[in-house]
Amino acid sequence: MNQIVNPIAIDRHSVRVSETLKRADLEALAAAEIIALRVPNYCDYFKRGSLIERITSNSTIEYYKKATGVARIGKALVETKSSSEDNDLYFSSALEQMHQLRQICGNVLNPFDQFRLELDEQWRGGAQIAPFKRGKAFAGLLRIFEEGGFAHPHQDTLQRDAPGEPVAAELLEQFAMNIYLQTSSVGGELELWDIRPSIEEYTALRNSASHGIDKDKLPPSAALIKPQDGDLILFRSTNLHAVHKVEGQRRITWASFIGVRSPQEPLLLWS
Ligand SMILES: O=C(O)CCC(=O)C(=O)O
Repeated sequence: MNQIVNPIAIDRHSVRVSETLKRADLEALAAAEIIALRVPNYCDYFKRGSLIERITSNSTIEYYKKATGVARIGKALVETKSSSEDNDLYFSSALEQMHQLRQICGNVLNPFDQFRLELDEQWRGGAQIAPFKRGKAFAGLLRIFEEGGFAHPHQDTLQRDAPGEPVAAELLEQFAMNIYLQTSSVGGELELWDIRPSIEEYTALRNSASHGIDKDKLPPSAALIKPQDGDLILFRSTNLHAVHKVEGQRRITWASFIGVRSPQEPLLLWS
């Protein structure tokens, strides 16, 4: 008997490659029909060249507290969880930081602003900077993995990272988006698991001495992506994910989280 092949069969572990950012692909990612979405050359060669020079000479680079060899320009909400002072600073400086990142780009359109516009155009309910209870979020940080930098398998969810934030309870899904301005010649792969632990399961798995989970506690992953210069990649940050050790040269990305509610409601952006 012939095998019946379903023409619209879903491969949950596939990385969909698309020429542009499209609503149907965002919906497929939200519905877990694909594991990730990749738009090659989202930020072109000439734009990348001028941005990298300006970024690496910027003096406001700070290191993440819990990750090894990973720095950022712009603040990360998750890092303000246990300090009200840091949380105050995150909100009081949010708009100024976005302005500063725009200034770093000079007369080149900030690739994150381009992404925000296209996301707003594509998603039925539009997209906006998250209006959190303490004020507008900061969105679109620059993340720099130095040589030797890496990220253990981990999960990012607003519910755990900002437990007092009411809108967290409305989110059905959370994406991570990265625009890769410069990738490392060796390593720096993005590894994705088809595992979405609950807050309790995650706490049980987590290594309290690091920012994530030891890989030997996990089953094999679902996808390993070697990002290319200029790529835009989106995945569900509620799934466990890791970044392999970066070697050769710094790996620089523009990064944000995206909170997903219903298709009729705006997507919410923050970093
Ligand atoms: O840089 C990457 O490829 C992914 C980084 C990451 O862990 C995230 O965006 O949540």
